[in-house]
Amino acid sequence: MDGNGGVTGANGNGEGNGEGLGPGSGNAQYGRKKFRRSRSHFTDRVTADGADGWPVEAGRYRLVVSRACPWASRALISRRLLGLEAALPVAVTDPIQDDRSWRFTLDPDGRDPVLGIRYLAEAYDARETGYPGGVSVPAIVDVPSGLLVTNDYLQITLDLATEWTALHRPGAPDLYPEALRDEIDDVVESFYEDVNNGVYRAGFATGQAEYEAAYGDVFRRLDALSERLADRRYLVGDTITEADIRLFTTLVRFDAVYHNHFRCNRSKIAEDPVLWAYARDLFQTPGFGDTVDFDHIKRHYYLVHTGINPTGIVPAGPDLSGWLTPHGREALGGRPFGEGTPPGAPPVGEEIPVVGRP
Ligand SMILES: N[C@@H](CCC(=O)N[C@@H](CS)C(=O)NCC(=O)O)C(=O)O
Repeated sequence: MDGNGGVTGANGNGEGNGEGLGPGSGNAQYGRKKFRRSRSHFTDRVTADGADGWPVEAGRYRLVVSRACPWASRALISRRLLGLEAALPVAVTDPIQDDRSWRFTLDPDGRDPVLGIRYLAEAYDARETGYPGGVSVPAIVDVPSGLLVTNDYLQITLDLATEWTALHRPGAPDLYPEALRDEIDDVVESFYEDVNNGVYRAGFATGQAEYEAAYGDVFRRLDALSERLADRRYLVGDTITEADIRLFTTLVRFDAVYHNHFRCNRSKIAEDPVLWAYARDLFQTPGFGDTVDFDHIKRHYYLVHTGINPTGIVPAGPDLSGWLTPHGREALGGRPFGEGTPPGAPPVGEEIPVVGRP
C-alpha cells in the first residue's frame, strides 16, 4: 500500500522510489534516494462534451477528499467558489489513513453513505483490478458504477473551472480566465516544485544536503512571492484565480505543520507581513477559510508520518486566532470575484467543527 500523505513510493506510474512514508512506517527503512512525487495515474476527465466517457452531470459524481490534504483542498475551494456543492457532493475521509489508506470512518458504520464503500481503495480496485499504485485524494468517483474516474489533482480544479460551467452558481468567478491562462500557468509552475512540493521535499528528505536544498528553495521562492504580492492583491490579474488557490493551500498549512513537522523553520508565514496578510485575506474570503480544518490537518501530518514524529504527539499550537484579524489588503484594490459575487455559507453538514477552526 501507499498511504503516505503525499509521497508515493510504488505509485500509479510505476515510478516509485521506495520512499513512501506509510502510516506506521518509519523513515529509517527508506533508502537515500531523492524524494519524488508521484504523478496521477487515472487521468480521465469529466468534461462538458464527455469525450472520455464522463460527461458533466449534476449529482452523478462524488468528490472524495481529505481536508488534511493540500492537493485535495484545492478542489474543495474551487467547488465552493464555483457553487458546485450540490452538483458535485463531497465525501470527506478520516484524516488518518490505515494500511488500506483513506477510509470513511467519519461516516455511520464507517461507510460512505452514497458509494457504500469503506475505503477509497475500493473505487480504485473497481476501476482497475489489482491496481498496484497508491490511493490518493482528491478523487472523483462515478456514483452509478462505483468506478474511480480520476485522481488527477492538477486537472480536476481546471475542469471544475472550465468544463463544469453549466452547473456553476450565478455570480461564480472565472478562476481560469482565458486571457490570463499563460500567466497563471507560469506562476503556478514557478512555485509548484519550490513551495507546494518543496515543503514535502524538505520534510521527507533522508539526508542533510537534500533537506537543506529543499529548505533553500522553499524560502527563496516564498521571498519572491512576498515581493510579487507586496503591491498587488492577488497573484495574477486583480481577482482570485487558480493561482491563488494553489498557493493558499500550502500557506494555510505552513505554520501549523510545515514549519515544525517538515523543518521549514527559517520563519513562519506569520512573520512575513505580506504573505501573512495575503493568506489571511484569502482565508477570510468565503470559499477559502470555510474549507480549512486545522484539526484534520494537524492530526494527519503529526500522526501519520511516524518516521518524522514517532511519539505521535500533536502540537497544541500554534495560536490560530490571528487568521481572523484584519488584513488591510483591500487598500491594494482588486475585485475578489471580478464581476461575480462571493458564495454563500457552506452547505449544512459541511461546516468545519469548532475544534478545526481559529
Ligand atoms: N500524488 C497524488 C497527489 C495528491 C496526493 O499526493 N495526495 C496525498 C494526500 S496529501 C495522498 O492521497 N497520498 C496517498 C496516501 O497518503 O495514502 C497524485 O498523484 O494524484
